[in-house]
Amino acid sequence: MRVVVLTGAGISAESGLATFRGAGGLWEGHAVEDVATPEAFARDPALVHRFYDMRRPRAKSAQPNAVHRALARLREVHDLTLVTQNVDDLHDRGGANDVIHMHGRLDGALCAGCGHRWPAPESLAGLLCPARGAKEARPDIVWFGEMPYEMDRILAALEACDVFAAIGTSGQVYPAAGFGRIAAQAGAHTVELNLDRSAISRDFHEHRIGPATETVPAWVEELSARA
Ligand code: BJW
Repeated sequence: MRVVVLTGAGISAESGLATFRGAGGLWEGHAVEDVATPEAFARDPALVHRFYDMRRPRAKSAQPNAVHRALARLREVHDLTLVTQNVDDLHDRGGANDVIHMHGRLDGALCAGCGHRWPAPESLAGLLCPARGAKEARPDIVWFGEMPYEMDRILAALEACDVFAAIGTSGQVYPAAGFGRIAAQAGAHTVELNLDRSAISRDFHEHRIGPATETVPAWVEELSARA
């Protein structure tokens, strides 16, 4: 069976990492929409670096949970395309390989000048690109107004899948929020696993409400039995 899974901040919440739009989603009074833009970085790079420098060690010390491990097992029985909006590496450390990090990675640095990418040190503030040294380093994160990574591969998988699942995402950020509709229109069975109904619940045939660490392992077991 061809399965596409999209994950969001809700699955890392149970590893202790804050979501973007829940309680505590504001950082120093800023919504993510105020700091995660190229314009914010041009206006105040120190502020934007502080936001990411603070989150990098938190993500590093967080541990994968039952959701990350269950999705790694799913790959062993089905043809899985695992797409995450999350910029932590918990899927990777939870045993999944070939994870599509469509919004980039916290542990990466990017040169806006030449596109060179390299592992991020503890802080990127004031660093120059090691390839050409001409431009300041920025986090390898997809900000609002920028094209997410690997869209061609994601869209091809959505068009061809039998099952699409969105897990722990509020459905407020596009293009990811449109994946359920694309998959359903292409004939897939669509399922949403979330604490609550989201902004895009209507695009799903099936809803499993509850903490992802409970709903996802059970769903993976059911799907694995159908291999
Ligand atoms: C649990 C749980 C538990 C909690 N168990 N569940 C007007 C209309 C439509 C679109 C646009 C528009 N104006 C602009 C746009 C486009 C824009 C956009 O969508 N803006 C919206 C705000 C309207 N999008 C873009 O700019 C994107 N690029 C783009 O569109 O390029 C052009 C293009 C065109 C055509 C095709 C393709 C591309 C880029 C978006 C970049 C997003 N970047 C961010 C920040 C960077 C990362 C970082 O700093 O960490 O990525 S925004 C932020 O939101 C982050 C996340 O990945 C993303 C999604 O958030 P997520 O994961 O859904 O988290 P939350 O907090 O919102 O929700 C958590 C959910 O979990 C909740 O539902 C809880 O219930 C649940 N939950 N605990 C289960 N235990």
